[in-house]
Amino acid sequence: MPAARSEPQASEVEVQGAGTAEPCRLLAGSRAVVSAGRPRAPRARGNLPDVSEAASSTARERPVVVASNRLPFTFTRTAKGLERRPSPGGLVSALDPVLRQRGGTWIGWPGIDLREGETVSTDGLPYRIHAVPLSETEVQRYYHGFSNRTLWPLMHSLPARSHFDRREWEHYRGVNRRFAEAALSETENGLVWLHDYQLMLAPITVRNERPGANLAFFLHIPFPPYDIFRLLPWAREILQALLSCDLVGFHVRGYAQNFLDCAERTLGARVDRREMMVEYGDRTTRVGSFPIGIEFDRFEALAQSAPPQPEMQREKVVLGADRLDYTKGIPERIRAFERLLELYPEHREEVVLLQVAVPSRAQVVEYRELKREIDELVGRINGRFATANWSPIRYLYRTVPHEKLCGLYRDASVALVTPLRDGMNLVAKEFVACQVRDPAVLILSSLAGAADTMREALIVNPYDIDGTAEVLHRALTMDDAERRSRVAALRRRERRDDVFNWVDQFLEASGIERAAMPPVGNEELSSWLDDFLKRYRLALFLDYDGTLTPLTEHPDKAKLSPQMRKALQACASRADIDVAIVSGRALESVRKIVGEEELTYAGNHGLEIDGSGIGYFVHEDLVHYRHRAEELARSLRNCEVDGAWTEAKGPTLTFHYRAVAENRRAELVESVQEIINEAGYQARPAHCAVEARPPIGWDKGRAVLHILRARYGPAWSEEVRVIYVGDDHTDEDAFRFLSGLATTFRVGSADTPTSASRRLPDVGAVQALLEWLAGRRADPA
Ligand code: ADQ
Repeated sequence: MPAARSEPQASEVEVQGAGTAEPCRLLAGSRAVVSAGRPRAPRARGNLPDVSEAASSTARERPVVVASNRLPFTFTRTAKGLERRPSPGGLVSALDPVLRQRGGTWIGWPGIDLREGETVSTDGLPYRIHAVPLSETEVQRYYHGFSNRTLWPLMHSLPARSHFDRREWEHYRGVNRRFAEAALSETENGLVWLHDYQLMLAPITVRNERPGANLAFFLHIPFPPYDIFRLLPWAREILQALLSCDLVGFHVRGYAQNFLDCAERTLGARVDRREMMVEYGDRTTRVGSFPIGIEFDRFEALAQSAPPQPEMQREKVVLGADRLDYTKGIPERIRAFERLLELYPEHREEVVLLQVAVPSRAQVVEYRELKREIDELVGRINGRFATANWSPIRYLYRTVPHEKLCGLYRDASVALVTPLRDGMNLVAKEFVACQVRDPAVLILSSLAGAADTMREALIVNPYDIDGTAEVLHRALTMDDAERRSRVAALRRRERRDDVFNWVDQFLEASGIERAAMPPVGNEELSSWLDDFLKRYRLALFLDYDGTLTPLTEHPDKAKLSPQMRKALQACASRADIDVAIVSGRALESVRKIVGEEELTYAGNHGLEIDGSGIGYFVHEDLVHYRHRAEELARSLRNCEVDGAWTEAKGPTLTFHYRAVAENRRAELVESVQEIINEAGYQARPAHCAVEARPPIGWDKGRAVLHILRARYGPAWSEEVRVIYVGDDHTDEDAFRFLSGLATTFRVGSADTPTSASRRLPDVGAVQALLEWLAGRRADPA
């Protein structure tokens, strides 16, 4: 903690885990001093591109808004009001100086139920604290429920432990929205840095409200492979929300790669694995690995000053220290120790396993069961091997103050850090920092993120009980020279790549100007569509405004570019492609503006269709609405203020308000919607417009089906492949209708969810698609 902060008096406070993952009980009042701008040694740059000095210094200067489930403080209710105490976790110590230097806000749940009128004091702090209070139901459903019983096990690749409950998801969504709103209220243009699995949805609200925001996210736990992540019923929403960030960070490259796989396979996003970027709609997200470190100097200093640990004097100690969590592999570790005693009896009465477990999530039933399992296991093994003056396992179910923990790390002979899955694992790093005397051996699970970099540890598979026992024997009998070499290499790396470097790296990456993927190219289009199209005719359906032309302030200005016209003509001239334009414009309007005679046209969202080979179609119910449409047009014209205008398209109408000032739109839209509904029409939002459609069960999807059946007969799916490209919610009707029956593309912004198979960033990508389709080698007949 920085020196300026007053040291708390009490010995124990409840604080956020060293990550943001979990509250754990740690000792407050550590004496280590951290200064914000201390000089740093050069370090490995991971997968980051080079950042210019100018860009990185600007990134460092801007105020930052940090949001994590918990605040960097915990609050206790006393007679004098709420008392604030700092949390000594590594993450807090790393981010606190950054906020002090640049200014900003830390947003989080204060961990207690704030009462009416109670406020969280920020006296004496150079940055703001923004508390997001949670109701008891929210704590149950958002935190204990969706965060800890759904996401936590799933993200750790333990899906059988996940439970899926829609009500909990709804609360997760609601609380995430509140965190996002808090972030929006705290900054106009500064960096918003969101942390961990409790807040994976928050980015999308921030992005929708503020498209230009600089938004970054770091996940402290693993990101699982596609086959696991897709079990989550809300996988699409979460991926989409994360992709509204400019930067998404993970501990190790493997998690980042899993994320890219999921984005590609679940959402159909474009992925560049070499540059580590994802394009989803018109937005590109940079993805990176940023292995977190610890406050190395502080742990080293604590190890130097800790008194000798009495429980470490007699036997050699194998140490385990974790939150009591099923991901940490505690029962498996205890069984491996039992196996050691079976296989190598020479360790009996010479070695003990000291397991310290921090109580955690005791409200969740799985954690209570785990506690019972460990109690029974320890009892059974101690009963089996104990002698008059030796008991093989010492088990402490409690928080150990950091001063003491560092003494234990220092005096142990072996650390057994064997999680079944772990984002990083800080215990391994803290243990290494504390090797200030006779160096000990670190045994590390291959399934912890830490194993990616801590290569000099002895690596084990925690599920392999016999294998772990063998490695444990090797560690206990390892000679001094080997121990020294391994520890020296481990310490060098952890000293260099400490938590302050981690923050610097992440902030530098977040300051990189917007990333961009190369435009959609032929090779990529081939990989998407070659197999799909092989030996079939193609029925190509294209929306017009926003798909073939950029959106303009007036429909008359939306003209095809010469290149787009050429590509369209080239597709239409092929014998194996039939092109149809499906638009919300009136049939004649779209036919006129496209001006290509031989195409099929569907106007008024498919209520009117005309094309060679299928004849003229008009929906039979439309006659009932012509008169009403005229009346509605008259009423809407009364609302034409400040440049708004009504486009009467026969049976449907569009009220355009693009020219109206932003602050006047909401009220106008509300009254227009009311008028449309009163006229017995359906009001639907469009791009700076409100559509009025007769309540007929017909849309672009049904129109496409009509065209397919009319042209190719009822067995059309044996004759043709279908591609549909569109850019707005009226095309969503077609995407939904055609799901599984066609390849569909949604063009433009990814702010709203889509049912399309893929997204294309812009009109340019549509042109590339048409050019590729036109240029394909014809399949042999
Ligand atoms: P956690 O799951 O909490 O963190 P970990 O990284 O191991 O896991 O940190 C645990 C912390 O608890 C350490 O700082 C350790 O000192 C402390 N601790 C352990 N046993 C203790 C005891 N008996 N008494 C007191 N303190 C004890 C999440 C992810 C990790 C990731 C971090 C940081 O799950 O994978 O490394 O965030 O991103």
